Amino acid sequence: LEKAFSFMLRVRLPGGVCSPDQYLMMDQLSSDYGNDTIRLTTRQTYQLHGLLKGNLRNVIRKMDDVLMDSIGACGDINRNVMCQPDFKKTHAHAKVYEIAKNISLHLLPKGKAYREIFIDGEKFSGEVEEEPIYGTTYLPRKFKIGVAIPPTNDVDVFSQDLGFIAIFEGEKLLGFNVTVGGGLGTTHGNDKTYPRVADVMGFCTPEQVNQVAEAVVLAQRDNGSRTDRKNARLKYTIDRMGLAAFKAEVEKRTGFPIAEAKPFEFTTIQDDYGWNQDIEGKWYYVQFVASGRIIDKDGVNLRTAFREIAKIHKGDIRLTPTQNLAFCGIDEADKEAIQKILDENGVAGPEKLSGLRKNAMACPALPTCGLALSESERFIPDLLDEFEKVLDEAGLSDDAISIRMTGCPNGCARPYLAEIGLIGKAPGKYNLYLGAKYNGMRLNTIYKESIKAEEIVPSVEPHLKAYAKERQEGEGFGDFCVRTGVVTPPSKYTVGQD
Ligand code: SRM
Ligand code: SF4
Repeated sequence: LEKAFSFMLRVRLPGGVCSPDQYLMMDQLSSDYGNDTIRLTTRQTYQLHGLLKGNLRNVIRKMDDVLMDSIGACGDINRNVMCQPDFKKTHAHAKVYEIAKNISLHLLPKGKAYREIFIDGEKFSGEVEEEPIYGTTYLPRKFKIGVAIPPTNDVDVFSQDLGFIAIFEGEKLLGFNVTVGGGLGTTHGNDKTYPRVADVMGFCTPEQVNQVAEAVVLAQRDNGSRTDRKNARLKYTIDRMGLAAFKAEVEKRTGFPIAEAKPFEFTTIQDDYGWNQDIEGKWYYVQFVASGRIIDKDGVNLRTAFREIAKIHKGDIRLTPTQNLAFCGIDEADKEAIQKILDENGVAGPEKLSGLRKNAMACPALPTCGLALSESERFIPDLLDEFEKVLDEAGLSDDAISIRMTGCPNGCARPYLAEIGLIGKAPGKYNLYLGAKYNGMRLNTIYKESIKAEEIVPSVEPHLKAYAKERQEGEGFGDFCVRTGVVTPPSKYTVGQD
């Protein structure tokens, strides 16, 4: 008798865009084979938990029926390419999404093993295929790419191994600033591991994007550490080689020089919650999904609501980089029916959410993650309730303050870039970090180590109250913590500082 191993499955979904039929398939699979929930990830895709090994092939075949796959969603390879959801705010936004999708296709492994094993049901021959980009040995470590459209840095472009920042002149897409060497994962007690914000390496035109992406991947493939997995991400390669030497490696492979970076500005990371209109006059609706978990619970039937909307929705669905979901391309005539489904299922709109909750993320941690040292997704709702009492008293309920929590230092909810960052140390214990820049351009700094869960809010409360009274015009909470000396980040924690 074979053991009933339980698996997690992640979908490849560049830019988080899918059809209602694809959504309905994920919903069906989660009922038939999963744990009756769908998890939206911090990289704009779906995860199903609780799949039994014997059912994996069925699940993957059914995904294939609606043209979805899991290729490159895990492993030492390019992962799901993130891109700011194309809400058609301008015509140029749509072009950026197409470019992100093309990067994903360009860097996709070309081998047949996935289809042979999971779709066609053939036995894997065991023959190792030579991949055009990955060779036979793939990359030293996972590799992540994000595409951002200023002024929104929802993809946390400076946390990506490779990032592209869209640069426009009016509505014309000129090209992209290229960032390299971001990464967040660390290991408690291992000083050789650290979070790092990416360097801005230069600029490329839209036509050069795939060549640049490939050249950066190849430069990491050939220079990244193959002996120490804890030091194998691109961020460590760049720190070892120096940015100039790494850039030269990239240019050797592109055959053209990387141009000078252009000015850009990020002001926000927050999704456009609620109803908004696109450039063509259609509507899109962005729903907050706590920690990305689509579930019917405590009288809020989010999963039922999304299923019912997907059945009648004529546009597409877009997952955001901060674990939320949007229905896009909605005709004026269909707006009311969608709102009615949300109301009937007790799904609240953004008007009921505090600025903190709108900017909160948590990783799954326990019970599904084998690496978790503490709770995260299951604990953050209570923590937010406690914080909201303090924010209410201080008159900060509507202020955008970012908070992110993970159950271990791997950093899956990008906590090192949150103004209030919490990282699991042991059951019920967390390291508390403060002082990140709200727009994702400065890492936070450790403020208190290994505090008990119940000490978190009292530790931050005095600083929130002081912030309410003493902040300068337009100053974010993270900036306030740095200006008033609550924490002192090393200069290399800020983008552009050595
Ligand atoms: Fe992650 C490993 C969940 C985004 C850094 N991550 C894991 C695993 C697979 C645990 C494991 O290896 O056994 C987690 C599965 C837990 C579960 O129960 O589902 C897991 N990571 C997630 C997700 C689902 C968290 C979420 O709240 O959505 C995210 C899935 C993204 C996706 O769709 O592909 C997720 N992980 C991230 C991010 C954020 C990002 O990519 O934007 C990071 C930090 C950025 C980075 O990579 O530097 C991240 N995950 C890690 C690491 C540490 C990597 C490192 O360089 O040290 C690990 C462990 C590892 O690779 O050894 C890890
Ligand atoms: Fe698991 Fe740690 Fe990632 Fe949370 S941060 S999902 S605990 S690996």
